[in-house]
Amino acid sequence: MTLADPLARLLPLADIITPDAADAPAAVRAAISAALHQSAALINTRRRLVVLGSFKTGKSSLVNALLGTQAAAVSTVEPSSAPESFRAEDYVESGLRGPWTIVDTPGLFHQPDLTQRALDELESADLAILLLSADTILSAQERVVGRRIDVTLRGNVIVVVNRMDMVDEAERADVATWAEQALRGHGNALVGSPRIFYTSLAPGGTELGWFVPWLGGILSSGSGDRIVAISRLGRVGAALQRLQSTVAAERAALEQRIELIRVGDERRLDEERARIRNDIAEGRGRVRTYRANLDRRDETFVAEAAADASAMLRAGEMGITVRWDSLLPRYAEGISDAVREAVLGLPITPPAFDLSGWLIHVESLSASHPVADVASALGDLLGQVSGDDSARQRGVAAGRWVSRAVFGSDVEERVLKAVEAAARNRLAELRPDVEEYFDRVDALLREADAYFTDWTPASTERAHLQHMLDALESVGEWAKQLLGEVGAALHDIAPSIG
Ligand SMILES: Nc1nc2c(ncn2[C@@H]2O[C@H](COP(=O)(O)OP(=O)(O)OP(=O)(O)O)[C@@H](O)[C@H]2O)c(=O)[nH]1
Ligand SMILES: [Mg+2]
Repeated sequence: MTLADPLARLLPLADIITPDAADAPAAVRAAISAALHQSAALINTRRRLVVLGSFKTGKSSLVNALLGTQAAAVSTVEPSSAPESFRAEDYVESGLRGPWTIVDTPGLFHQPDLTQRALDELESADLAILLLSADTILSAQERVVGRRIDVTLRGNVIVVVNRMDMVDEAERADVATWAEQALRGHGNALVGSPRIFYTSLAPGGTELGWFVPWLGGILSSGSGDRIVAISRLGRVGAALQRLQSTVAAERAALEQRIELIRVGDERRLDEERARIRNDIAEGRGRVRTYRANLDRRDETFVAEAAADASAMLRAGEMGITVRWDSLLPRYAEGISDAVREAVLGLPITPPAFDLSGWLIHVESLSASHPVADVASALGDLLGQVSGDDSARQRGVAAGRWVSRAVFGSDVEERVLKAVEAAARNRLAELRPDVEEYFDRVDALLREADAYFTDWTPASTERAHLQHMLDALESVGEWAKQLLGEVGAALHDIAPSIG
């Protein structure tokens, strides 16, 4: 053992950063506080030796023997009514050195509240002395308490079988055999396992043997430090184990709640996903139908172009220019509008069918009215002859009539046919762009469908529970790490115990 002061080894443990437990359940926060409280106790400079035992076994008498003076009240009848502490250094005759506080406790199993007050002292004890009476058989209650002291203090317990004077000389060996048998497994490598002393504290006939020098020696040596470290680390370890089981229980409960919500969510989600995907499928269907009927839309466009030209003709314009630059954008807008309407309410924003780049390349079609040539020619002629403008007008009218008569054809219809043919050409040129546009819209809808296949919206309650679960996990991790440190420290201090 090369550790100069085992407690120094523990100092960093008390400083280990507390996990962020604000979001952990209350039971976990309480368990963390308890573990931290025990960790903080690691560095207490005072050390506590607690004397415990059944009623009138001679505890106060033993305390006095350790202090070297009658400090504690000893009485045949009056029970010690409260734990009483004595600082070893306050008594010059004390057999103990160092910052040890000796705690005299009320007798166990006499009065329940006093029994509890005595046992409460275990919570801050570094070492216990369990007093038994040589003239009374070790009771079941004493065995239970003995076991509890041993576990709580990691074997830091020394047994004193007092009142040996009450036992016949011939039976003393039997008492020792019996005690050793009954207390097998108690104690540890530092104090002995079990460490039993046989004493007599009768007034005027005190027989303590080596007890006081032995105890004074062990507590002021390096072993004293290690003894203190072991019980304190044991308590930190126990608190951490309690924390771990609290975390495990809370985790299980949380996971169950999350699962319940998840199942409920999953049903709602499935419905929601199915609804959205159904809407997308319907939207796709509408877009596909529109696309399949593009020819009909094209015919409308052709008719619009013809109507436009027709209006120009009826206005008496001699030369007509098909206004592609307004007709085609309207065609494109019609497609964009139809797509937008088809996917209305769906979680996608369709692109507009944009022809601005394309239009620049469209040549405008100029259709010359064949009648115009004849009419204007005749009008010009008559006008020139008469030098009269009204004559020219009449010439134009006559020319029209002549033209109709002479050519015998519906000129307007021919013009419109030419416009329609030009419109169809335009649409044929435009078709690849239109198809590409529809491909793009369809790809977008397919992407949306894929996205909503395993889409999960964040449920706030679930997120909150998940957050708690994360907090629990970090607390559990903290406890595990600290417990590892505690185990390592125990191993350093006393390999057989750690
Ligand atoms: N014969 C005999 N009497 C003892 C011995 N030890 C203590 N006594 C006496 O037993 C009585 C009780 O002793 P205490 O030391 O007060 O016992 P205690 O365990 O502190 O008693 P409580 O605190 O009330 O439980 C006193 O009269 C003591 O003098 C012993 O070894 N032999
Ligand atoms: Mg007493």
